[in-house]
Amino acid sequence: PAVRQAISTAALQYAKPEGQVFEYGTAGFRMKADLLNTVVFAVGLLAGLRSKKLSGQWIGVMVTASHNPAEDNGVKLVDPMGEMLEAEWEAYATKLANAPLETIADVYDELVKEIDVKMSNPARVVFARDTRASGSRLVGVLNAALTATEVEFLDMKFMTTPQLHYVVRCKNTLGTQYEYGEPTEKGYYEKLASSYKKVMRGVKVQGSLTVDCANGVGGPKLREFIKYLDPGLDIKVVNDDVINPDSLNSECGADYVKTKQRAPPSSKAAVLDRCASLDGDADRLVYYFMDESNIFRLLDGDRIATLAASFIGDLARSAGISQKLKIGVVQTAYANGASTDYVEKVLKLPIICTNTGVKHLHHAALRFDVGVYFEANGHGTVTFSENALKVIKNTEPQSPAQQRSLECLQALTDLINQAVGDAISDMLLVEAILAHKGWSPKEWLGTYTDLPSRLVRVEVGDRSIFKAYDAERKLESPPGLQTKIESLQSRYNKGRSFARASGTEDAVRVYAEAASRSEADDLATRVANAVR
Ligand code: NG1
Ligand code: ZN
Repeated sequence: PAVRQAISTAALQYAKPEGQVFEYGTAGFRMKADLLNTVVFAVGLLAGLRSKKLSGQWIGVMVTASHNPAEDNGVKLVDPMGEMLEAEWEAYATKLANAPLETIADVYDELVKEIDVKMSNPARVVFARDTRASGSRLVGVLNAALTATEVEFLDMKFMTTPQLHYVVRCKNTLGTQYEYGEPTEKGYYEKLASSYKKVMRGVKVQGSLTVDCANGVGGPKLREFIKYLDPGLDIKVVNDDVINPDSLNSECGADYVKTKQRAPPSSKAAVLDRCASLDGDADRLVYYFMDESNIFRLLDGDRIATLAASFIGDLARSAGISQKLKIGVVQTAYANGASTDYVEKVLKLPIICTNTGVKHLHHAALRFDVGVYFEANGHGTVTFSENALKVIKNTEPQSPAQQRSLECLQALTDLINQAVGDAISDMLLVEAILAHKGWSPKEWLGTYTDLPSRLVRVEVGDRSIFKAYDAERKLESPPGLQTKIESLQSRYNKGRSFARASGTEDAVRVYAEAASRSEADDLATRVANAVR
């Protein structure tokens, strides 16, 4: 009753935007920042309930809109092992976010009954935010919801999304046999730096790496992390302006580079210089360089996945444990067809194709001992099963070479953020692999040739009529559209195209690839017209 009263009182400080229906989507709630107060309040209430339901384990709340424009913001919940919120709870979040403020305390009570939450359990929530100007106001709202419901909480201030996921996992494994690390920013840097050093034993990085930080939270964090690294890795940080709020994700960052298929206009990189871009909350990473003919060359999430899968596969073989580890790759429909071919035919590894959204990929990756998953846009990581960790740890090496490979694998399990895709951790992984292989980005690019592709955003009246199946590669509705797309794509050499409703924007996305640039563009345009 006291809590109920406190919820009602706190809620009345806010005003619900009229005519808005909120939905917890693939990336939590995301929209214009000034519409978010009541949503964040609801998320605060739910975070406490989720923690109580899980007997007081720490739940994370991240305030960010990732690669979206500076005036947007968003909020999402992080489950105890640093994973995305369990799907069933997304509906609870949606319900609470849409409750009228006058009755939100009643809806809260109903949820307590429906979910069967033991209210005497403790509740603990840890949260952080990216550098958006609206973040401090939204964190204030979160604070009000947690205070009203008497939840213990910890404010980590500015963090990258993966750093918060890391902290959540550390908090919940502290003192257990699965202890993940020290639950602080410093602990995160130390873990990455020391495992990177182990992976790099005996090899050296060539040249420098220029990292575009999207003018987001990754900039100051990467600068801080560099202090923990030995001089071995020469990182030049660019686009790390977090003072001017409008510069975030503007003409830079991983999303810009991937969708525009060009370097940020501010880039001063010379031919063959290794470049990378993070997104606004540093969970996505893409690489690129200018080749000898000054042509922009992109190394996206598919490339990182193939590089990681091939390297880990080689290590498993040289460690003599490849029979014991089932390695697999998880992709979405957006993966370039050439990468799919390469994984199947050259690396000879199994592939699972899932729906868009990392939670689907993460889930599928857990079906392998070593699950390499990346979205083409650069969001991904590698998961290791308990069996994999055991095999790597307990195998007796039969030679110094085997020992070296086992040590390297062991260090990789610490270097890779297994909770979630993490641009800083992924970047260290790529740097280490290139150093081990003695490759420049040119050799990396040479592993296979991407099919030219095009991604178009199509505004439609009602995107909810676009219903997909077969891992979103086909449409069952609107009727007839799928047949039309198939007939279009069959006219192009290596043509492949699909359309699906975006989960984060009010639009339909059309993807097309084909043997040549002009065919890919043409196919995309025709399918986009069919969608309109
Ligand atoms: P939507 O808007 O559902 O296409 C986008 C990305 C996803 C994922 C989410 C979450 C593409 C084509 N889609 O989803 O991969 O990253 O945002 O941020 O890149
Ligand atoms: Zn992001």
